[in-house]
Amino acid sequence: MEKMLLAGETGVGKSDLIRTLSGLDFRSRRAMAVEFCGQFINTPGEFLENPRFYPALITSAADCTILALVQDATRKTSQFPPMFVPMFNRKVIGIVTRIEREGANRKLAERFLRNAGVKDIYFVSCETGVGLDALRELLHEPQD
Ligand SMILES: Nc1nc2c(ncn2[C@@H]2O[C@H](COP(=O)(O)OP(=O)(O)O)[C@@H](O)[C@H]2O)c(=O)[nH]1
Ligand SMILES: [Mg+2]
Repeated sequence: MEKMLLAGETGVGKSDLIRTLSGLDFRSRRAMAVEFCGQFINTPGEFLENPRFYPALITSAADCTILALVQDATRKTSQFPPMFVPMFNRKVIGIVTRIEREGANRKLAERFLRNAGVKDIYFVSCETGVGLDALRELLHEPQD
């Protein structure tokens, strides 16, 4: 079974994605802890927001088959540094959330993820459900 680790700033929609994709009643306790829920590994926003925690993120990623970098389409900034992806010896995808919101800027979100080195990007909304089927398929495909 594929295991997906989600990394992204606080409030971008990681917990919501886990709840929606797993169908489980996942509630993050907002502690500075890595949390496991079925196929998913949730990481605290702080792991990304403070470079001091990058090693923790790299260690956590060792347990997953897919690392998902989550970017909110309504944000004007991103904490993903340039060439972030090569730090991880894993399949890395980008997930852009909140695309149904007014003021969502997919192009900008995509640029942030591309700068970080992401190739495959999924555009989704947990609110409307759009784009989630592609992620569900990915979670069922064996990765090599
Ligand atoms: N409109 C909209 N709201 C979303 C979407 N995804 C997440 N949210 C909301 O954004 C807020 C923060 O999401 P959460 O999953 O707690 O973020 P986390 O800190 O990354 O785990 C919650 O109120 C979610 O309901 C989305 O695609 N569209
Ligand atoms: Mg959360």
